[in-house]
Amino acid sequence: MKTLIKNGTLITASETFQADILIEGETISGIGTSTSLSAGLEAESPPLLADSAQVIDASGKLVLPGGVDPHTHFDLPMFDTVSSDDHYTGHKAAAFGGTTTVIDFVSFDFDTFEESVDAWHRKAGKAAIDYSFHMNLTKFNDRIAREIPSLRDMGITTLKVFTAYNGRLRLDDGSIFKALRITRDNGMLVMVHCENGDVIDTLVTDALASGHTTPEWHALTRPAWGAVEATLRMAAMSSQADAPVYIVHMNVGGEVDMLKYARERGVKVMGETCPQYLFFTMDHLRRPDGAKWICSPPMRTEKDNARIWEGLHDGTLQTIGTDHCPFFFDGTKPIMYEGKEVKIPGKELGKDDFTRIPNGLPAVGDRLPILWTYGVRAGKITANQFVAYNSTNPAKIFGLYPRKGALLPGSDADIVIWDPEKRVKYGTAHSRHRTDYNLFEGWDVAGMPEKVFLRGELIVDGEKWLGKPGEGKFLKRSEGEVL
Ligand code: DUC
Ligand code: ZN
Ligand code: ZN
Repeated sequence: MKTLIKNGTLITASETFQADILIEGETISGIGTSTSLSAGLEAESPPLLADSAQVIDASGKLVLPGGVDPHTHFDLPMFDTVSSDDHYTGHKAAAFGGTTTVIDFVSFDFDTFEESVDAWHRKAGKAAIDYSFHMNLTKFNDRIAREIPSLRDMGITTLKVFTAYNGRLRLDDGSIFKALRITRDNGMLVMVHCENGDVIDTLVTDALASGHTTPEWHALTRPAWGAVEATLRMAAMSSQADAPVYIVHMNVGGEVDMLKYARERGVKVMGETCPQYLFFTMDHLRRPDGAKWICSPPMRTEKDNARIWEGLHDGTLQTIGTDHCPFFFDGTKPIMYEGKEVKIPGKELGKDDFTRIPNGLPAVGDRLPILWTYGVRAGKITANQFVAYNSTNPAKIFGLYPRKGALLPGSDADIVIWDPEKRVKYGTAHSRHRTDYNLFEGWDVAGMPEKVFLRGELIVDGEKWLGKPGEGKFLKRSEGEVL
């Protein structure tokens, strides 16, 4: 099966140019450049030979590599519930938003990595887009240390550690340092959740003892300085172990300052932010429906939003993930999903105690439409940066490039035909997350995916869903790049 996408404007992480793309089977077989719209591409290439191909006219449209979301939590048990998108519904929402690859975090629930990873494979059997896994390293001893390299055989080259969640997920600094030396020697990468677990626990105990139960206390007990200090500490650790580190969900302006400081000194530290840290502040937690915005780390201030945008604009940060981990706002009321009623306990679990509110937000489908409108169209990042942060850089850092994140001959034909002029009042109807709210409800969006291909297969055609559970492939990853 051949498909020729004609007359579109291709946007990659570094270039913008007019070209035709030929898809044969699951991969891109040729790019026929007609007019260079940016520096770097010179000669016109010969027209693509595409007899018997179905032809799609992309005149006036943009053609992008499918989004790669390096940070999702599907079907994640939390408190007395579970994140409400599973590895099918979340993938479908991702695809409608132009994302064709996701990397989810495996909980270290069993004694061995193998059993924990197997459990995640069983959950993800219904995948509708391509996916891979990171491993949460939430316990550590000599046996676990010895087993870390075995993760590479499972196609997992990344480990997430936490400097918070004492007694549950946190590793002490000594264990993180040891893990870093092992990952360094094995071509792997440590990702870090940066907050100060000791300070958080003390503040939470005090807040509850003083009778503070409302959502804003979630942010008040997780201070920004804890994230800043932990980011610098982990950058220092990266330098001392001579191992790369990737800081997830950067949310404070000061963290970006620390990242810049370390990178300017040659430290191999990279940073990810998420849409929620660009658009919202802790004031949102003070609204009557404030629980909708509860996630960890929390949202901060407008100054922080602005500093993170600046870090994207000047290239201090490397990626934008979502940390997608949705819950219902009111899990006592069902919603309709694919013709069936679905009801999953959600944020109401914490109505009398902010520590019982499940942490996390819906975002996987929102990332590209929202960042196109409020990032690219607003002049905060370029279209090429948009592709770099949302697709190419995550693919490079996480060992998927150039199979993913690229419009190159030989790459998987994960392609988004993007209508830059499609205007919608955005919300749950567009995002398709399996939950009862969207943080961007009512926002004016200009620019949406029109068609989405996964390995050459059309899975989203306008409003139509053509994907199927089980069609997503697990991606075994190799060593990534340090950007
Ligand atoms: N943060 C959240 O808010 N939810 C899931 C995991 C995480 O790191
Ligand atoms: Zn985290
Ligand atoms: Zn997360």
